[in-house]
Amino acid sequence: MSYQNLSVQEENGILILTISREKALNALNGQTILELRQFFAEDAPNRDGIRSIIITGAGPKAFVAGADIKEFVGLDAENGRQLSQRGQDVFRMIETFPKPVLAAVNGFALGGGCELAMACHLRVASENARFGQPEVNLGIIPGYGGTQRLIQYVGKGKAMELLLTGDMLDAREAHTLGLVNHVVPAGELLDKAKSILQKIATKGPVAVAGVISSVNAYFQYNEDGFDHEVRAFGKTTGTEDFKEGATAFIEKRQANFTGK
Ligand code: CO8
Repeated sequence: MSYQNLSVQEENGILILTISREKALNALNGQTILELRQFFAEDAPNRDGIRSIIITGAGPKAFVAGADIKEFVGLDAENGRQLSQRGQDVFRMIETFPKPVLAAVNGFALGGGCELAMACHLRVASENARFGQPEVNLGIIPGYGGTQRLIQYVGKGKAMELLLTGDMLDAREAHTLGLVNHVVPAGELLDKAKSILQKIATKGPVAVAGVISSVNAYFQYNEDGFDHEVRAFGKTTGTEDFKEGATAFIEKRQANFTGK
């Protein structure tokens, strides 16, 4: 399978999936979301001998800096809802993938990037990683499951603060809060990720799949919460404030929100 925005490498039973849009800080445009779906639905399940997956970002600066804000131009309430649902479906596919998926977070993991990392089963961060859900700065809310999953990792109080302020966490804070499993120097990121996955590869695959599905089952996915997020996201993409927020980002200026 060939991809425009993903590169895939196989190493001792581990697939290393790199989101490769370095100039845009690996932002998830529509094509990348489509390719992630193809990878998790058709490509990875059909490869023999694969025991686990690492997702990382190209370059030294970003894991994924969010959904591609430059594609937000022209979004309205209806297509906002559709795009949110499409992304949520792909991230759910990652979360329920029966083999371990580990996010090796090599820099900014913001918005959809933080949501992608949270959909993975494990997270290892480099010391320069930063995490956040800055959607409120654009006049929208997270749309790829962020309002539901952040609570699961850091608890309601901290999640509420991070979602309302858009503040970023550095790697150490993210570790203290339980959002990431390990923090390592940047040069050791992939080695640490591989060593965790190699250890898991010594366990029974059926047991590994059983742990993943059982841990997911605990949360019993309050589907209403995810549905609610899709509808609320669509509402924000129908506002003037959202157009202003996205335009201000592209024009590199402060947004002026009016509540319309
Ligand atoms: N989308 C598109 N382009 C981006 C993005 C992005 N999310 N982030 C960075 N870029 C681009 C910049 O525009 C810039 O491009 P250019 O050189 O052409 O101007 C290039 O990447 C480098 O970025 P900066 O110059 O801004 O780099 P800095 O080091 O100054 O800043 C930051 C790095 C802090 C990461 C900054 O780029 C930033 O704040 N980025 C935006 C982060 C953000 O707001 N993310 C959330 C986006 S919204 C979202 O993810 C919602 C998910 C749900 C969507 C549901 C349906 C669509």
